[in-house]
Amino acid sequence: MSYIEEVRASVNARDAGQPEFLQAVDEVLSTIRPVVESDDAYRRNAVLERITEPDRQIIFRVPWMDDKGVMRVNRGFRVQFNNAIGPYKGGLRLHPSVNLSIIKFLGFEQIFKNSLTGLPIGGGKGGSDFDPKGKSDNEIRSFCQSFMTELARHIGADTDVPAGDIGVGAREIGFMYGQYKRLKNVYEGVLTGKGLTYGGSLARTEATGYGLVYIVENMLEAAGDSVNGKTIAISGSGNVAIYAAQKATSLGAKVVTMSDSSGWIYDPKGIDLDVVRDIKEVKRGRIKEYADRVKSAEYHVTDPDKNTPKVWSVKCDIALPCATQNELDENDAKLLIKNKVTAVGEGANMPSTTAAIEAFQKAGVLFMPAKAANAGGVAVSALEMSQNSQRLAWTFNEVDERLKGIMKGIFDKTAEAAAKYAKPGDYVSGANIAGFLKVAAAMIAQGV
Ligand code: NDP
Ligand code: 2IT
Repeated sequence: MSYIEEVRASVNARDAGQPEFLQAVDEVLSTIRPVVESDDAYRRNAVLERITEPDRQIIFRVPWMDDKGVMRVNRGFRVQFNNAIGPYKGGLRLHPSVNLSIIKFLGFEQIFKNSLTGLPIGGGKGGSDFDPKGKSDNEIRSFCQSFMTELARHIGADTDVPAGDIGVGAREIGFMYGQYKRLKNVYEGVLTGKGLTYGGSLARTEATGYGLVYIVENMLEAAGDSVNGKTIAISGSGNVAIYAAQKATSLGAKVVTMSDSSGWIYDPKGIDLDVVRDIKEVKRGRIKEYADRVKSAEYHVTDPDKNTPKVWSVKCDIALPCATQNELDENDAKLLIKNKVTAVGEGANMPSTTAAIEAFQKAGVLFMPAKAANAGGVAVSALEMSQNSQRLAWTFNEVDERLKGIMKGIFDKTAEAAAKYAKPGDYVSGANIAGFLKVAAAMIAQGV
């Protein structure tokens, strides 16, 4: 059995019951083969056994009190996966579906994504099965303070620096930062995505969505094309989706769909983002309200049990999945291909199933995987850490220009690794290989 097959079998046996984690590991192991098999040092240094096993996994009880005075209990997680190239870095997700498999897949992908940025950040992820939907500000604060009461002992500006992800934005980061400061009595950049009045970076809010569109533009440019004039289908209507839509629109594209877990909107005239931002960022409402307010739009309910059509059934040139893992399956990919999609960029983490990616690649669709495509968010988080260490704040333009440069750097590294080790345009292999090479070299240099 080859080294890769041995490690794959052992992870599959040990972590059976963690399907998302195994899916993420399988994808990386199957694409880094040309590198791993070219040098026995990887086996001698047990690089694959070590990179698939987190440094530590912290699971804790989060008790909090709701508005009726009832004590509630959730489960909290922080997986510190790999710190070979920098402090653990990665977001916190608050969603009822959160479990160890999901946090481990996200933490594992974060290792390679963070490496691709070229910045000194290791991989980690955390969160809780707490459901923020329908909770009052008071309940959110109560939960966040309790969550941080335990998390604080495990993190620090040079140890592990969490940030936002699904269900965690500026409000939650603010409550958590306040609690960390009370517990530790230090004012340090221990979280990113902070508010602008207390150490946050300009352009962090926009960074993931903007970065996604920048790298899709790089990918189209390399194929002699551009975003300008294209029709785009986007899923999700959260942080990543909104700012991807904003940047794509400013570059001359027309975004015609957005969604949430209840349903999706189709606006053939192009989505009015002021309306979406008012619904989502101000009122914390549902995307359905868009169709109540904008006459040109249709609303379609999503029924997960009935396999109802998704945003991917709409004719588009570019698809940007920006909601959650495995939201775009093989049937969706086939529908997009039938409708002549030319490019896909993954704003969410692991949004396309393995079969969907295979279908896109077989059909010659340009495909930029999440580890490269959504790295702009964590990259600007690392710039926020730099500004905090310097005790300085850069302008929006300065951060945005650096973000553009970082995304171009990621595109170039990904394209070069694809051409050298796999085949030109295979950005899935390219991103995994380029991310892996740096982390593996650092692990070997530092010894077991
Ligand atoms: P938000 O919480 O701001 O928005 C999430 C969006 O996705 C909402 O519209 C939400 O709908 C929808 N969604 C979430 N879960 C599901 C689900 N199970 N089924 C259908 N729709 C769902 O999160 P972000 O925009 O920050 O994150 C979106 C994706 O991007 C995630 O995969 C995240 O890991 C990834 N990402 C985020 C980064 C960041 O900087 N924020 C950086 C890199 C990647 P609803 O409100 O109904 O739940
Ligand atoms: O998936 C991701 O890269 C994020 N949620 C952002 C992590 C970060 O530390 O900014």
